[in-house]
Amino acid sequence: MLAERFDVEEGGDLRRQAAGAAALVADPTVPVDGELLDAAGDTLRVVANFAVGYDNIDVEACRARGVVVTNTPDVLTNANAALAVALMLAAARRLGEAERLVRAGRWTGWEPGQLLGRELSGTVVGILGLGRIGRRVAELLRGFDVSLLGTSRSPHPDVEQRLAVDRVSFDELVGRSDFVTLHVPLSEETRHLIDDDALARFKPGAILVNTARGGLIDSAALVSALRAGRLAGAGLDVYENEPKVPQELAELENVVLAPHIGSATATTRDAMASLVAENVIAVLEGHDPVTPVWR
Ligand code: 8YV
Repeated sequence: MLAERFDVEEGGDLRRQAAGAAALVADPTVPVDGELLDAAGDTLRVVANFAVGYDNIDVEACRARGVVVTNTPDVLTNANAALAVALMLAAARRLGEAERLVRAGRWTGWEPGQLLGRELSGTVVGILGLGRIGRRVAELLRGFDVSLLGTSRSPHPDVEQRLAVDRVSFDELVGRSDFVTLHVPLSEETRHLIDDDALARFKPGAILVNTARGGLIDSAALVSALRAGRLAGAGLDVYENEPKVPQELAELENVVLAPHIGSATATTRDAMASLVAENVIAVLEGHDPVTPVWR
């Protein structure tokens, strides 16, 4: 879509390529800061992020330069929420461990007490952040017979009622939930939201799932809580310093690890790509962006 209309350059030296560009297409691995914006210069009109999260972008710096910022909401909501549910089940049913056993040829036959996991049914699931993705998690969990708790900045009684979610405080959520799943954006306010202090307030034996951003969790605190048995397990798709994954996590049997694949379905990635292109085209052709973060 972009190449039909504009000169598109991919990869290479970012700062050099940015010079004189009218649009930058970035993803969360690309920090878009004042320096990059200055390298682009005053030709730049839009930064289109290939992601819903835009913690990689200095939005204030864009605003100060009159550069529009866009992201890709909605189109990945279902894919990300589904992966959160998959990680909940994988951690609870010890799928990682089970798969490693089979692949290593160590499975010696059916045993009644082998790899006993936990049911999701009958448990309390805490959804930290009742935005688009958090709400979708609540919908997907309907068939599992769970009780749902959630947090959100402001109340939405209609939504809470429709989803049968009880809106509670952070402390109440972590204290009562058997599963805690993170669906808030990363910001200075939420960085290390899950630290030693928070983990000490979790219900003992809870399972933590993160398909949002690695920076929400203090990894060292998570490792300690898992080692101490304070948490029974974790399902992680995102990490603090991607693509680095702490070795201590990789060594723990009760942790399921995925490589940031929350939106990685063919249909979702196609839809994200189209939305990125539509945003760039709209701005460069003088129209309103489709999904602006700021304009
Ligand atoms: C992206 C994501 O696929 O949307 C986000 O915020 O983290 C993922 O959906 C990934 O960041 C690559 O762009």
